[in-house]
Amino acid sequence: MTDTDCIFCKIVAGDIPSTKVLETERVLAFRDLHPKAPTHVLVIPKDHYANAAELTAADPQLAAAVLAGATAVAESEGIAETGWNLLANTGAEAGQTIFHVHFHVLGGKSFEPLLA
Ligand code: DGP
Repeated sequence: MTDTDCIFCKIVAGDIPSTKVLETERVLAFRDLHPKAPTHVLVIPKDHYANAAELTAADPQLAAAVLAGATAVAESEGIAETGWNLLANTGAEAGQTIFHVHFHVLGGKSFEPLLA
């Protein structure tokens, strides 16, 4: 499942370059183009779903694989012990700009707790 107009589908296809940090059969993780922390990696399913809700409803097994990928990235980036943030902006009002579901893995810096 791909969307020909989607930047992240183009990254999956190799048509747009990216710095990959993890790849499995169904999941890809690559460094964010505009990092907001020393570690800022995006973890995505290779199949195109617009957001986390759509992915979870359509393929919960794939949603679990993406979360497992995020955890593996935190471990390989050396932030699993120090602490890391996992963020999925869902919808334009929440700040989502690329409508191919992605989880931000952020670490190496302290953020103000969002819910404080
Ligand atoms: P969001 O606002 O949650 O939709 O996050 C989209 C992120 O995607 C943003 O942090 C910047 C990143 N991004 C946008 N275009 C590209 C790209 O072509 N390559 C990479 N590696 N990251 C991108």
